[in-house]
Amino acid sequence: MNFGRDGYLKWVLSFTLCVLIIISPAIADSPTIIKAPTVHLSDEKYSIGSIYVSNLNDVGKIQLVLKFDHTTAVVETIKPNTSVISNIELEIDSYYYDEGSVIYNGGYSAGTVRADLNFPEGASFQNSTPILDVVFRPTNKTGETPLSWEGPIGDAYYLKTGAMIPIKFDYYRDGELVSNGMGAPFPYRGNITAPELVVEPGYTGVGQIYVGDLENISRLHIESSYNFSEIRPNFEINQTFNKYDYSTRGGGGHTMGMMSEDFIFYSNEKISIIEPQAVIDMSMTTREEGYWDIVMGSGCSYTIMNGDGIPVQYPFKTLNDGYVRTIINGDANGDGVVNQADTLHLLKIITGNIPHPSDPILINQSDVHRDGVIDVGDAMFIAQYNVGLRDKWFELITP
Ligand SMILES: [Ca+2]
Ligand SMILES: [Ca+2]
Repeated sequence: MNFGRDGYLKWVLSFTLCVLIIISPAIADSPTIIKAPTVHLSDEKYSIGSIYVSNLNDVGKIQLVLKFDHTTAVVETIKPNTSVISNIELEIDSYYYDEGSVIYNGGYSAGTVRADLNFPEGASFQNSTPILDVVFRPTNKTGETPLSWEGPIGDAYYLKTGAMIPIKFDYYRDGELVSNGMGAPFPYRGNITAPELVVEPGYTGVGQIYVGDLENISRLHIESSYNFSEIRPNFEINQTFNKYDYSTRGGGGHTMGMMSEDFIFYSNEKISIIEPQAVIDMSMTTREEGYWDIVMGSGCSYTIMNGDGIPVQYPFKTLNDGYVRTIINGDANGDGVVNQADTLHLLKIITGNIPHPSDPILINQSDVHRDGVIDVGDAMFIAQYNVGLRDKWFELITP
């Protein structure tokens, strides 16, 4: 090649400029990194996975949410790692800890560790500094599952000393949970049961939500959903709970869609409810005929404070949904509709071909002319209803 002197200098200058432009951000500021650990769970004992940060200067607070498969390993506790930075405080607010440090082994935010770390004197972290130790214990499930940052772009922030605005990390590195499945099964327990209410249209039914098989809990979250607004829940708070929060979501107005009610009970003392006990009274009045599920949602959970004073949340083992339904006048066979099959069903009962019902709901639904017994008059009323001579209250329709 044959550059002239000027051409050569121009080439060197432009090359140098290009290199400087490309690398200058790296020189000015190395990328901030938060890194999840790779944890090998090879026996029934606990294993510690440390979370590392790099290239973080003048930090006052780090908030992080680590996500894991809670059926592969449960997290027992979290501890600040003070091997490099001595002044780290784990922020726990046991009363309103949804904003602070909490471990979700299942439950509403299943398989997450939330930690708020404060650095009262400020801190700077260079290459891979451990800040938090997460103590895992294996379950009996074998597998390799990711240890990741919650959310599509990672859920961890830091605040500069004295600052109020959180800043995202430049990079979020995932880790891994590798387990031989040598531990105990996931500790499922707890049951919750919604009421099954049968009422006449226009009348009020009452029932209770029960919980049981719970030991040493400090918090109880009951999430109940239903598809109609006429369920008006009332509370009967157990005396041993100190406080409750209540919120409602969804609906789209009071006439359509699913509504969710969240009841959260807190206690300063450990509470055990082994035998089923009513924790919420429900009552509802219907204006029309219908059937409405009362669904116990995945938000139903209970919380146990671990030895380090950190709340650990678990899901209920058993969720029993309930319902509210009205008596369907004329539905003698109980299949949810009134038609000629009900007339035949009643005639078979009256002639002794099938047994008299013992279910009070079926008796009530069959006795449409309300004389207290199942008789041929009821079969006739239903037959007349089926051909449009009577309305749904079994009154004669006058033309
Ligand atoms: Ca029927
Ligand atoms: Ca009758």
